[in-house]
Amino acid sequence: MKNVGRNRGCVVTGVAGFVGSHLAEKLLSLGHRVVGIDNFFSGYPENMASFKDHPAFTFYDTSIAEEGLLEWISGRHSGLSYCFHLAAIVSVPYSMDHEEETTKINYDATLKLLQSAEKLRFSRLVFAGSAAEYGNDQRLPLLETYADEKTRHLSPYGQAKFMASRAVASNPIGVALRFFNIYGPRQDPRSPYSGVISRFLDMALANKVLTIFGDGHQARDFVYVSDVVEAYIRAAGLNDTGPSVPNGVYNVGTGKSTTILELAETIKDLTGNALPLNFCRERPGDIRFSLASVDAFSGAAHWVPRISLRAGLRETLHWVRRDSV
Ligand code: UD2
Repeated sequence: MKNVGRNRGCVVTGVAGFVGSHLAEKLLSLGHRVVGIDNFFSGYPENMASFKDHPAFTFYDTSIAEEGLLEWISGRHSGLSYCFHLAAIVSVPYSMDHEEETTKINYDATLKLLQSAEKLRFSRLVFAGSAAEYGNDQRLPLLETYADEKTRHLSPYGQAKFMASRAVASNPIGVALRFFNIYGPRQDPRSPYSGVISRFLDMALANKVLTIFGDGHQARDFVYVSDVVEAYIRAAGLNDTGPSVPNGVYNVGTGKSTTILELAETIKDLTGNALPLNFCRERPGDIRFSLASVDAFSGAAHWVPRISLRAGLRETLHWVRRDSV
């Protein structure tokens, strides 16, 4: 058994985002210090409400593309040794229209952070990769090795995430986590780029018809945000039990497939929405099936997803309800 102790110095980029805010909250609750970075491109100050005044938390409103950012932060805060790099352009459609900017933020800035972290002798940099790195590969479940230089990425977002993951994974301090469809409280339900779960919950509660793009038989691997946070903690080695994770790239999903039709029916059931579903044209560029093999990370980190889809939906529903009163 390791003894990680408390009071470790952590940097979280994208701290005002959906996942970054949950991660910062958890790190603080474990007794660590957190320096958070965000420029509110897609994050919200409200997401930090529960910890913004925590004595072990410091926030900087700045872009990760700033030259020498990690050096500057490390000059002001001693003992920083873990970098959780979540800040990114997160919208796939936005990346289609802004290829250069996506490469600059999602790839170039990641490389710079990685080089700085290594130079500053950080113990670990954990990077937020994405299932988009697999393009439309339909060899399911997806193994980490399937994404390679031959993969045809469907968006600049997928391409940049793939290149960044590869660079991170090959560095001795780097772990790239390839996340499948993350959901949970604080995932913005109102943006046109919102994930299907937050959208469906929001619409169902407003007693609106749920819209399915295509026939609804497309399927995804939905993973709840607290399981994702635990994956970050283990990837960094900040957990007291379990092995140290070797540098590399690891899928983080549940290994369970849910069709959009099943999801819609479960949400209707949970919310009491009895309206018939509305089927419309398939979304251009949508992939059909996405499913993770999680054996590599389960083996390396002794991590298992704990929250079932129904339980996660209940928690998220609770949050959407609270938000709408
Ligand atoms: C996810 C990620 C995206 C990228 C991509 C890689 C999220 C929110 N997005 O996109 O960032 O990593 O995976 O493959 O995790 N749908 C409906 N009705 C709606 C909304 C969506 O039928 O009102 C369908 C949609 O057509 C798709 C499925 O639900 O087939 C999931 O859509 P999504 O936008 O939640 O996530 P995805 O997998 O396209």
